[in-house]
Amino acid sequence: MTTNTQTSSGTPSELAAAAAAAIQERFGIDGLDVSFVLGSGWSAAADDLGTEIGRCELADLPGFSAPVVAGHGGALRVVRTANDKVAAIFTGRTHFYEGRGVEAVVHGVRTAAAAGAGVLVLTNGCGGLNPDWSPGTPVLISDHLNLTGASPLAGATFIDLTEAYAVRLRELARTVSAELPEGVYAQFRGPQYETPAEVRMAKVMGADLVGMSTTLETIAAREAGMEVLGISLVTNLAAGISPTPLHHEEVIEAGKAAAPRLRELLSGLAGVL
Ligand code: 8IG
Repeated sequence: MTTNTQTSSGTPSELAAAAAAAIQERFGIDGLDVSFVLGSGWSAAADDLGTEIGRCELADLPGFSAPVVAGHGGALRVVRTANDKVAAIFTGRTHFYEGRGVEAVVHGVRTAAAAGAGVLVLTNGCGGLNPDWSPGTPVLISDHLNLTGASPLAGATFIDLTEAYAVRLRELARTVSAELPEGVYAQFRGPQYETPAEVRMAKVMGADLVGMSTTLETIAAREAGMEVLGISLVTNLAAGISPTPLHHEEVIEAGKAAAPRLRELLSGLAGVL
């Protein structure tokens, strides 16, 4: 009988434990301290987070499959930060709209938690509702609206989300970049972008940012007891706020243009987390 790690079975937490064990063995580390997930536009920041210990394809680890979105890598890098922490960097994520189920969406977060990471930095590219935030602006996530109708939690798992995004970590982020604004992130299922009416709805509900990731991962992270820092890169003004239609290409372009700022921000963070 052969073992195929990509078809490993088990409960979500067994699969996360298996992936965590594989990471520890493969990279010769005792565990992780911090985990970064790099979303649309953020991949260039991966190079400045620390001294590389090793890297592999995510698809080679138990429970992961290759991400499908252009502009997203699908690798795990493990580095030692300037602050002497062992950090995992996921250069891509599984999105809820891919239809692989919510367990697949949060598997990376649960793997990092199983490997001991107590801090999770979730980044994403998103649409902005505040016209003052031009494309290329990074924004700290202060709270979220999970509009997916889904949850990574099963059964009577009543997790408190009063401070889903840690105030402590936002304050640390502002020691790196003092002027970072903050806002509420709404996750839509996607993959289509919103209609202008949906963007107006999100605004009435209190959203400042609209995207297709992050909230389900935050919920899983809070269940696992991790502190979460969320940072959105506004890559486009949301539909109807922007006078022009949305294209995935503009999203990638905004990410490229913002790359130096994002590198500086994340490498600064890696030094203080
Ligand atoms: I990048 O405008 C990016 N991702 N839902 N809306 C949603 N997701 C996004 C957007 C956007 N831009």
